[in-house]
Amino acid sequence: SDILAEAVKGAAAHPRPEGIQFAYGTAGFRDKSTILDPVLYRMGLLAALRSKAKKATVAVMITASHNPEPDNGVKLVDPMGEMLEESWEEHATDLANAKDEDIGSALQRIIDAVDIDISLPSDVFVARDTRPSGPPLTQALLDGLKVMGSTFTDFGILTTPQLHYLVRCHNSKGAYGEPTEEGYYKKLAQAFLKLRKDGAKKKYEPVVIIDGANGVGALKTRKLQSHLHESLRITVCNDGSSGKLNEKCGADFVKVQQKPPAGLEIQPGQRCVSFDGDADRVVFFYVNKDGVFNLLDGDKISTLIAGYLGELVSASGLQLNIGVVQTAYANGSSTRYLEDVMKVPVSCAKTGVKHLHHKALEFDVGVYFEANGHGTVLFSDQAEQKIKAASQDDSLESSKREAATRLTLMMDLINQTVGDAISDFLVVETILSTRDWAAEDWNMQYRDLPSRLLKIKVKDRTAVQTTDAERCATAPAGLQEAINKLVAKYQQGRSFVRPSGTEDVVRVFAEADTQANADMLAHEVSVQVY
Ligand code: 16G
Ligand code: ZN
Repeated sequence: SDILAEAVKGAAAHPRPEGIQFAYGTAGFRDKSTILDPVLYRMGLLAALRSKAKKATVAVMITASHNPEPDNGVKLVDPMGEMLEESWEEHATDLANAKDEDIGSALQRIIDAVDIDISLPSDVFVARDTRPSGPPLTQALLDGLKVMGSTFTDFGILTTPQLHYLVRCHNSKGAYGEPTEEGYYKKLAQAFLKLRKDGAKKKYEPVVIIDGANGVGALKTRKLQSHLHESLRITVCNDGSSGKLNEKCGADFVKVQQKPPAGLEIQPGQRCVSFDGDADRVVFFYVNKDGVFNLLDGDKISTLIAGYLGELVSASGLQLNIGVVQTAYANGSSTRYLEDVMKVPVSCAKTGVKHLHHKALEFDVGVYFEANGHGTVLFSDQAEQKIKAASQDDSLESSKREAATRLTLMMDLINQTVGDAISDFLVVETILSTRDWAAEDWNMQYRDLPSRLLKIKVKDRTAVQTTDAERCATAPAGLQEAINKLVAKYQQGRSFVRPSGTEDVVRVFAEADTQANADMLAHEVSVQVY
């Protein structure tokens, strides 16, 4: 058709270099920004098709999250703010690798495979993080949308979760909130302020320092601040005014290095928060009076949230099951604490948000977090209806109604589309304030086991294959047996290996009773992988 011919013609301005293979991985396409122009053009074409196929607005986010500033990336977002349906990842890879002159036939293959009516309209929301490569890559994307005759809205710089929120609001006709950036701040701030109980606090102090990773999270937190009316005193550091994006700062740096980011002046006990480069991950930390760094990662966050939501559900008298979803990277202490002390069912999913998200849908209230700080809570439609009904049921005891009302506010505060650093941060602040806890009280819920993460360059990382949510290696032959033997030597030992989905390496994880033992176990296992 005409459109396909136009798409081929348009590729002349976005030629595909020879010899590079792109793959739509766990986080979309990610690479050096200098080679991504043809990928962005092609993702413009694909986003238009996706919108036609779903008969709804879809979104495209341009970001490389926690990766270095010269990198960039692109991922598609489905109409309700979910990640792109898995079956389309292949279409994305196929199109990204199509030679310029083959774009028409690549598009035709997708149109046939999915049975898309190409004459339908399409509409796409677009946003990017603060990377300097963002604007030209956006142009390439818009070129792709234009040749497809698609309408679009370019929101400029947003956090990834803000874009997920916007597309969901738009497609659910306002039922999820107002589809504007201001609407996002208003929704969160209103819920946060209503959940805030004033009154004397002994331990909780409404004062935090935020490490914005020199990225979009810092800018957007500043915008949120005025909506919070002094209820929380936030100092935003690493706001991009001097430092480089993700350089010696941000959630990934803090989690991997197990130390505070550059650019912060911290008093003992002071609660600090680190966002990543596109503000979909968050970790907390503090330094105690002896100068020891303490990290409160995704596992601590999910334990805190599941505990509080569990209490509210009990207090409301509603019959709703709560579960937590983790990955193999979750600290063993957190899993034990959830199962043995809190009596909350825990399931383990493969690494990558889509896998956790999927499993969390199995519960009425599903809390999912990766240890790295990406996570959120999902409420089933049925749970949502029950909670709302209870909050308005005058025949209920007032304590039950009040608990249900707090649950409705928590649902508003939580960005259910995807992990959201700003939203998760406000959720944690709400719970700490309600419990009158300092960071140290939160940290005392359970003590993390020491762990070590190594990455190993190998000839072919696909030689390592896993099963049981990545906890058991099925190839190469003999590897798992060797790991089992090593693990057995250590108190509270646990170790697994998996091929990375984002880098050409194999990752080795180990935990044990002491840091020295965790280090040794990780080292011994990595020797088996070479
Ligand atoms: C991606 C995933 C993240 C995961 C990481 C693992 C999304 C949106 N992001 O960044 O959740 O922790 O990959 O990377 O799913 P790895 O496979 O290199 O260890
Ligand atoms: Zn991110």
